[in-house]
Amino acid sequence: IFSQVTLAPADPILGLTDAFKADTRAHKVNLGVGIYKDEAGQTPVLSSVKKAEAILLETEKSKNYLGIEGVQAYNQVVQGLLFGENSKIITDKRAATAQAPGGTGALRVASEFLVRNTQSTTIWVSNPTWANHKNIFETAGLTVKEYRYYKAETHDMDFEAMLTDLEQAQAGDVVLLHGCCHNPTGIDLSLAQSQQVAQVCLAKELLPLFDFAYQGFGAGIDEDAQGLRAVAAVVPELLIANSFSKNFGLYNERIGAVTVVAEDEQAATNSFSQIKKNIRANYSNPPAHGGLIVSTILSDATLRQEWEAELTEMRQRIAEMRTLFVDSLKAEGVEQDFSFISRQNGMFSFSGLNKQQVARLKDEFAIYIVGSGRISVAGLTKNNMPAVCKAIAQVL
Ligand code: PLP
Ligand code: TYF
Repeated sequence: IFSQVTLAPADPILGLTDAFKADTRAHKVNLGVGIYKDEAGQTPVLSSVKKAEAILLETEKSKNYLGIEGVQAYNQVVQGLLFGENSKIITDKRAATAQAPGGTGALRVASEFLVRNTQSTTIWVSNPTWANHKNIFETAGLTVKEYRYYKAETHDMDFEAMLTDLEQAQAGDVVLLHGCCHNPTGIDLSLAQSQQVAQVCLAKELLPLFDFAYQGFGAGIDEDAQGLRAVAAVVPELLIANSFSKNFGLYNERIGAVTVVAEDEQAATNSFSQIKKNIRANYSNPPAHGGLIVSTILSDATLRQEWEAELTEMRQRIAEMRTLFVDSLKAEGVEQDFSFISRQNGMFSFSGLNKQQVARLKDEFAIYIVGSGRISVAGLTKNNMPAVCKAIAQVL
């Protein structure tokens, strides 16, 4: 049976990490995968997380199974982060949240819920989008269509084209929106543009699905939720898949959540019951550790403050690297205008480097970036910046 199975292609991003690990050149730099690095090039456990883990080590009394929906206190704090404390969606009980294994797990659960329990089987994603989106949605049984989003010539949003393409969507179709820090472009909808998209969804009866993997990496925790909250204020129904891999640095704990917002409490209860049925058939109930860490931090004022400070530090370091990157390229004699890099949000920058240039950076300079030209700015440091900018100047 297995002798007939063919070899799957390597994942475009994780395959690059494998190639990086195998590279023996000491000066190698990995700007491929979206992982935050500090100034020393490390991805340390946050101090707020270490403290929460110390508390859990002392207080945890049992490793008994969680319910299908995970840690209940966690699901409440997630809603507070998404919608804002005391939001009307929460007090009206229109939202229901289940802990999920990472943003990826949340996207998968949301997709299967749509396929099995609704008429919504077509999803519109931005071109470009995170490489794993198509993979997740198609594996779950959704049909993926693309709306234009990015204009290479201007290194900016093509909002008119986005609206034109969404005009082609049919009632019931799903529209995937990145909550903030669009992966891979780093270009986000403005608040006014989010409000316009909300009106399109309302008028055409489209269902927004928010992928919210970088809350706090753009402008701040509440600032980054602006677009989501603006859409949620207008449309009767939406889905959210959020992740704490990046903003709590909990990558390998696999911690995220899927949230359904329905027209009323009854519809939310019914939809949530189907989401739970789907989780039961997938992995029964989520692993506890990540959910306990996040709920411990967010329900303790001191730990929460410490986490917010650590998140701010990560956000500010990336912003600093963006400015330094633009300045260093100029200092290396690059004439092309790269100032757009400092206008982009989050971990990534869509550099405009082409496939040949990306290949040369890897082969000649041991600098790894994704084939699309996406650079993980979060992997740049004051130490590796000069070498990276010299190499880019060379391949240009
Ligand atoms: N969505 C986007 C846009 C991402 O960039 C990522 C991670 O890089 C995820 C979802 C999922 O992250 P995870 O499953 O690690 O929580
Ligand atoms: O860099 C990116 O876009 C992501 C990172 O389980 C990632 O693909 C890596 C592993 C994972 C989820 C996301």
